[in-house]
Amino acid sequence: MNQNESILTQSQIQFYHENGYLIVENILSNHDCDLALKIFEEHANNSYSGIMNLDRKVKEIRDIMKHPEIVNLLETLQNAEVIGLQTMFLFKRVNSPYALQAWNPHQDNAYAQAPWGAYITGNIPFADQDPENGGMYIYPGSHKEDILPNVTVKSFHEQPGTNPGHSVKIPEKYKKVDLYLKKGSILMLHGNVIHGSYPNLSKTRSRPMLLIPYLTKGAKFIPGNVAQRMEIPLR
Ligand SMILES: O=C(O)CCC(=O)C(=O)O
Ligand SMILES: [Fe+2]
Repeated sequence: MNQNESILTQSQIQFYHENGYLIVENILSNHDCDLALKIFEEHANNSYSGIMNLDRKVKEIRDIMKHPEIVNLLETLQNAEVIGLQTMFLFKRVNSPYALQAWNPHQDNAYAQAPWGAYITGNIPFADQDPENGGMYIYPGSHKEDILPNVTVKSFHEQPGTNPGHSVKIPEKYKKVDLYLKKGSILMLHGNVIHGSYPNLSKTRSRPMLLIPYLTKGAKFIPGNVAQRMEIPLR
């Protein structure tokens, strides 16, 4: 495929702009997902809390951030050159203190506060996810809002048992949609689209997921004390 040729169809691009999200399947193979999960497990603590910015230490994780197909679809959606900002990994592991961690409905860009449209997150599940094992829900179309008033809560170093996510009041016109994501797919989320997630109530199915915020190159953003976002070139 020509480097400048998009892997997305016109209708996928249109879907993203109308709804503020897009799911693309088969980005990583099962094998790649298993290898990456193993790396995160090697860096996990006893309670399997999230892991921030392992891409800065481990090449294999940085390589996922820079995956050519992901860069291709990001640059198609943003219609510009894109950089990486950070990585976050969440285990939502069964029998761990974080299994029940459900994220309040929030807009990711409430944290980085980039200009509207510049911030986009790629979420890659390393196991199939659905509402039962702590999957995500979304409010399609809500990305058209600015950053809404929100209740600021501690997100990353939160205590198990509390719910992270700068909770927003959802305008009534938006309707919740539960997401069903396959292992190795990518969920692209517009920075202003409202989304959250369920607690993992399954007894056997952990919900590992890598979250990668990206940004249109040159756009302003807040680095953040905990997140330590920085411009990471993707080429
Ligand atoms: O863990 C989840 O399912 C959602 C996490 C999330 O939305 C975030 O970290 O911004
Ligand atoms: Fe989020």
